[in-house]
Amino acid sequence: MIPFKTLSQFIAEKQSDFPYAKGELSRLLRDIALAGKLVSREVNKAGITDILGDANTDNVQGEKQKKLDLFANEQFIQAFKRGGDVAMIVSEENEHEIVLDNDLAMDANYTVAMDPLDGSSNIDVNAAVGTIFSIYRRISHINEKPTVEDILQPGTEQVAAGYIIYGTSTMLVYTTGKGVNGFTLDPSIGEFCLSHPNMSIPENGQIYSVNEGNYIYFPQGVKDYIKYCQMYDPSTKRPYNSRYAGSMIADIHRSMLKGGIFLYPSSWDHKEGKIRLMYECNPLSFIVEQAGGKASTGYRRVLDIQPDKIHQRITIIIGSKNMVEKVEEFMHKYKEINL
Ligand code: P6P
Repeated sequence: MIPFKTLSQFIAEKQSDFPYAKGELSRLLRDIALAGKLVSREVNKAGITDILGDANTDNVQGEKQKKLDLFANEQFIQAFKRGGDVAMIVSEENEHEIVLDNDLAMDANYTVAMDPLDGSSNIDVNAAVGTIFSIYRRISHINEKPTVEDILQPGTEQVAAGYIIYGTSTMLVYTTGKGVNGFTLDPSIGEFCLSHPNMSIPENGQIYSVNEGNYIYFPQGVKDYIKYCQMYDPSTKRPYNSRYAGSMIADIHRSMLKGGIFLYPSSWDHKEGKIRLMYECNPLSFIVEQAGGKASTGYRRVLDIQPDKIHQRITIIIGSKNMVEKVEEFMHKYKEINL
């Protein structure tokens, strides 16, 4: 029986895990949760209000922005501005880093990288979308103007990371480096309640997630792995099932609960990979590793990568430990393609 506990109560209890903590990170997590509730409310009524569909603008990635993308982006930016604990934001929706230089942020110690609404192409078809966030302590001193170096840190430097999945229910899953816990939003009381304590990803799984439309462009090692998944072998419960949601959070959340693997290798239109390092790969890799899983490019641990630009893309293989290691085994038969 899981004890009834709200996210706020849980955060307060766990604050003692960080003796140096003065409550700033706790406050920041609460700010994220509040913005998540506001986004959840809009996502859940998108079909009714005029917030569905395209905003007729493109983001820095050249991707068509949805109205909900922009709404979500604004909700999180405003939450960070009001909270006063964030000095700089990197968002998928903004070409440049956002420096928060209002009075409240003068002694802010944290920087945040976020994808305010990942998988937003799913919005119009009522499929799961999500928010992904990654939190770092700034490197510069609080009386200095923050620079991009405050956020271009390897994933190993994250102090917290999480995602909010807006699916059949809204869940917030996060880690501060001491395990992973999941909270489900109870709309009747407007609280995220502890529903998945100490999440642990199964070492094995029978589901693989990859866009097989790109199959002929995949590196040979990935092609070999996909054929391995499809081969009959009852001793390893193969053939596996293929599931691909078009929303990375949905595929990874399923892997967290049931075991499985998500792959986004290099493909014809993304030679270096499509998924962004700072606000998709790093936070999700931190969470998956904290739950006992693995995340790599096929050759390197994601969290060890030193970012060199805020919208950098990489190839990623993430999920159940033994499944990721099997892909690496296939890929290591071929030398790494230096893009
Ligand atoms: P494709 C959504 O835009 C996203 O970043 C991930 O959430 C998702 O898994 C992937 O891109 C889908 O990309 O090229 O398969 O449509």
